[in-house]
Amino acid sequence: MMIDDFTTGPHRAELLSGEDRDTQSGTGILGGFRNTWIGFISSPFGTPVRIDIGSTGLILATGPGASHRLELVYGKKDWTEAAPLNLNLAPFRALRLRFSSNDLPLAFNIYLSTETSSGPATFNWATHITIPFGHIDIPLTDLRRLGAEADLSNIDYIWLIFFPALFGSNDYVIKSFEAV
Ligand SMILES: [Ca+2]
Repeated sequence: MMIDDFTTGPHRAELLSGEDRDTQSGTGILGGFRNTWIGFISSPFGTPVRIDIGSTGLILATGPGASHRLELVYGKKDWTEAAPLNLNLAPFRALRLRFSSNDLPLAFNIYLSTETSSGPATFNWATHITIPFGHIDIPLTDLRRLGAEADLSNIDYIWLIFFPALFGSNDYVIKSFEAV
């Protein structure tokens, strides 16, 4: 099941500092809204950090030594207003991130939020992405081991965070995000 193939909801930004917070809508996005944030930028040689979504994937490019943090949220709109996915991940084995290209180790965190009888519960998983292309799977069995609150049958929102695992200069292209 495709969550986002990054071919709809176009967005481009170019930053030397500061942040870019945006929300895109598109037919290829589960729930209809993709929230993007880029910040924590440091660019020692004045080269811009660029994001380009909507043509061949999500392209993130930085210059020499430049650091960044990229966040994506599904299940909200305008970053704050809830637009719950009501997503049942129970039939699936994993969440899959497919990369067309990745040139350096990239730190990655994923948070899933669900409703429980005692209120919202969030559970997360973290790894380093070290493949030059291809896919990484986020095994849902690992998330279930986090505890009873990790109910995968009614996910409200999904939050992805990417940042340099080493020293910046990361360039990568995310082709798709899906449940398999
Ligand atoms: Ca690079």
